[in-house]
Amino acid sequence: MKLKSVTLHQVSIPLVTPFETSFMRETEKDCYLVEAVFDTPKGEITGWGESVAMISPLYSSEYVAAGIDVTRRWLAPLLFDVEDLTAETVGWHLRHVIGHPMAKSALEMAVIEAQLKLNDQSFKDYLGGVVDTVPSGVSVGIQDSVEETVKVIGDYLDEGYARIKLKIKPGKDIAPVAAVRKAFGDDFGFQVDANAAYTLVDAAHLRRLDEYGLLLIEQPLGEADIRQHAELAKLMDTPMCLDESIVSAEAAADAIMLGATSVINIKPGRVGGFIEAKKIHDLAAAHGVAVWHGGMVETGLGRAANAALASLPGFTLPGDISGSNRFFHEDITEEIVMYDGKVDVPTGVGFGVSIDPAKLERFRTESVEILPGQ
Ligand code: OSB
Ligand code: MG
Repeated sequence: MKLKSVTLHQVSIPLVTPFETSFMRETEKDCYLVEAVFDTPKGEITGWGESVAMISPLYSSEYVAAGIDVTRRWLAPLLFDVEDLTAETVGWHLRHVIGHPMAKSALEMAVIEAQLKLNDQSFKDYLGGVVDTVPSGVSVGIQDSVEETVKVIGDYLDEGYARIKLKIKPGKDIAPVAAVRKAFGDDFGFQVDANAAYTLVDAAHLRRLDEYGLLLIEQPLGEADIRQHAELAKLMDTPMCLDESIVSAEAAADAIMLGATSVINIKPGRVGGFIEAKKIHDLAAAHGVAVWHGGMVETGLGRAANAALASLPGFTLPGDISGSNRFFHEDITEEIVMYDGKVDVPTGVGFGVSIDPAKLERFRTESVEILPGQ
């Protein structure tokens, strides 16, 4: 395949309710989609990708405007120069650009989708997925009060979600967790995510979470604190799970060997793409480490691709792959539907969903077209 043009569409999609983490409160999903056109033996084919970078650099160093800039100045030009571009070689062609895994992943997604269309293949079949549905967990934002937390989680349990993940931060941790266990008992999968809001000196405080039978605690400490997570893991009974710290397969190998993570949250965008993500899945499986699929409030496009990756056999815990209606009144693709605590793994060609042109028009705030030799 030969890359002919790349258009980046920035979109802003209203959220059904504000989503609050330890680092920010979002009311819209702001991201950009990649539309890449290729010349192929079957004629012109368009592939789509989605960047999981957020509007501000608070979850990672990446952010929407930086992703658009690095793609326009550096990443797309490198791919324009390749005569025979394949999904498997995108990472190699981009290897000299340091960092920007989310921008690289978005571009790689578009190449993957075009290649799948060229080969008439679903993403699940390409990856070697082994199940038709994946269990659907929900990520619950920090609420204004303990009562509100209990109510919101009760509603998601009534909807049938397979597991609950609650965002926590200092001052909004033990009390909401205790109240949720008191209200709904010990019989459902429950985990917490701190998004790096603590330091190792909080160890004694975090240990109080041990009495609530949580599946895991996700990323209590900073992105660079792999060794400190290993120290904290020794002090807590709750299984340690890294998210932000796992930026590559190498980082995953280090974290496993140091005992910093007994479960891994895999997010393709955070590690530079789906191909690197699959490597981490394979590496973790070889070490007997369970993985689950993280979420970044993706539109239906990213959500469909995530469900395909989560159909690999090492994904033994429910992921953050909720229905589209968890976040959006209206998705930009076909809705991803949660039923009986699971979502279908798409079986259509490519990612199995398509961007609705009318909705793209409505949600789009800006488009940047990138052509060879600009
Ligand atoms: O830490 O998992 C996280 C959303 C944005 C940034 C970071 C995270 C999250 C989520 C949302 O928890 C998960 C989802 O998409 O359902
Ligand atoms: Mg997380």
